[in-house]
Amino acid sequence: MGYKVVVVGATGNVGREMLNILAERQFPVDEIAALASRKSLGTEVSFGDKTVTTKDLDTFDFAGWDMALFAVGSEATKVYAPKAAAAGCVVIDNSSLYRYDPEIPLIVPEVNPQAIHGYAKKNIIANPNCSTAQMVVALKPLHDRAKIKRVVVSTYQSVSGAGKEGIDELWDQTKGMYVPGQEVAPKKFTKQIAFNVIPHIDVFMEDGSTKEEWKMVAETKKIVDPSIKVTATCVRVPVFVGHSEAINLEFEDFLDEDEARDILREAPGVMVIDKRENGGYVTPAECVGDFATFISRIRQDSTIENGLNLWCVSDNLRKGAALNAVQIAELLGREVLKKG
Ligand code: 11C
Repeated sequence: MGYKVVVVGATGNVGREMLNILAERQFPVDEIAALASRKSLGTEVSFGDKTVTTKDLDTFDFAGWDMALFAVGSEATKVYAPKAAAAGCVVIDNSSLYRYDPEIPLIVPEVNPQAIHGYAKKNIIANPNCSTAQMVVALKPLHDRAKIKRVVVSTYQSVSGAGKEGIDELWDQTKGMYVPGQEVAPKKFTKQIAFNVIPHIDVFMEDGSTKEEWKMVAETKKIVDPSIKVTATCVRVPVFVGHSEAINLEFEDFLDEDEARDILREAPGVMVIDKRENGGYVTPAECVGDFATFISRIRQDSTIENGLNLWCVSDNLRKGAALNAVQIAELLGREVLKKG
């Protein structure tokens, strides 16, 4: 016996990946419903080797369904997630709406699986921001060994983090650069993204940081340890899929780079590719479609007492969104619903 699973926002980049990953990982699905807003109604989406026709989110009855993976913005989530939860369907939400609610668990299964038992208060589980998810997978095993005091992270985030409009803008603007008269002005992004980088993701906060940077701070504390200090600079780069991060860590105890490499090699969800030679590291183009978080360039930071640097790359639509949501569904099945 398997689960009755709903994917909400099934025609978007993340919703489609959720369907792909449920099928790829052979999640025990008895019945699947793919929901979309009215404007995408009737669109066909793939689920393994089957095709599923999308149904109307607005009129869907969640009663009798086990879990719903939400991949719509916060506004739609605010309307439909409470309906699903009240109908007894556990919501796994990819938006930022519920992440900071103390009564809702925010989970990366490799890091804080024990938090799953908190789901019952509201029947909702939150999925973190993509840039946080990949970073905490790398941080947790190192924190367990040497206690991280401070993280300084700079991100290099792909345009798919900004959805289909972000992908289209990079594509059209890049082509337009070579065709006089067909230049494409910035719309989704605040400045030209083709052949450029933009140090601004999400809205500005009062202290001069951006919401994306704030999310990395707040979510790392909630998922790993509230005592960890995090400072982030989040940058959009002209890459279609795959977020990269340069991470500097300061520990309570000394951690040798070789030991850190060994710890990360054994860590769940992590793949270490770290040869000190040309090409001996991972770039975002190589991680697309993969489940792992890749770690390269592990090295001592000798400018502080107990410091390490590393490079962290992952597919932001997978570990950063759809894969993590499916892993939460697996955890929920294994630890709580126990049907599969
Ligand atoms: C980006 N990280 O790359 C964002 C996308 O809070 O789930 C995901 C935003 C979020 O633009």
